[in-house]
Amino acid sequence: MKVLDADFIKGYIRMANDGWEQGWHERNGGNLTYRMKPEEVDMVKENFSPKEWTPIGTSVPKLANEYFISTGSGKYFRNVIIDPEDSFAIIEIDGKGENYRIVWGLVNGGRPTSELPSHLMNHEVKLIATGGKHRVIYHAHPANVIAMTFVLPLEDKVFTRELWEMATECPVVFPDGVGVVPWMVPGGRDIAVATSELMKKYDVAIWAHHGIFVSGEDFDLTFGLMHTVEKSAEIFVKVRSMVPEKRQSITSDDFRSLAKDFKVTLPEEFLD
Ligand code: 2HA
Ligand code: ZN
Repeated sequence: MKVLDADFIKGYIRMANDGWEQGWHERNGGNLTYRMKPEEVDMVKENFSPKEWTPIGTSVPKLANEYFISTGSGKYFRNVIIDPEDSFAIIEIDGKGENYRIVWGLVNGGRPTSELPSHLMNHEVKLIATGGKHRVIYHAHPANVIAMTFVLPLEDKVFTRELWEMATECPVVFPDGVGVVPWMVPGGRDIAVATSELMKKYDVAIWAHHGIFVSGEDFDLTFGLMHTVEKSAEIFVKVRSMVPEKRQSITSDDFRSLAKDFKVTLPEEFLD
């Protein structure tokens, strides 16, 4: 089967374009990776023509021999839908988890996302934590969440609590809460280590003054998670723009009642 005819590729392209339409991907901002299923690799591998092995810049041994789709470094989400073969690649990880090679795509040259170390270290953590269920890691630059990182203390508890309070569905969508990474230089191993450490606990990691990383099982759940977090942040910005303090909000006991009815577990550390 042609790569562009496969349903998982169509799902990837749709998600990238949805992110563009939300305004989360100015210029070449953001990146999206997907860990392919073995049957998806089999479906399209007749089209593969491997390029040279290149160091990942970190070590992800649990991802040995896996295949990923990755947006290209310097490529624009805006162009994914009109020129997929130029905008993203399928890459293969070597047997040690230290190098990758492009096997399809990026036909006019280029490399996978500059955030490949963060993406792959997050994939590795999530592969272990979810028994392989999570396949999608998504990084975007949504304005309202970024704005929050200029006015709140950069603490997991503060961000979790504010985001939960801004929309009743939030604790159901991300019951584990959100983690916050202080400002760091993007693209390297240090920020990848800090982010993947938080991903052991959360599905959402906010990068101060930069953006968000989310992890999920499929394109719908992962896009939906980003969308829910950013919608909640938008409400936070509106509320703060109207008044310095909330007049009323959802209380810790309200959250406990919600958790009971919706059968989710909310960590007590976020409920005092
Ligand atoms: O330009 O978003 O973090 C891609 C990025 C880097
Ligand atoms: Zn970014």
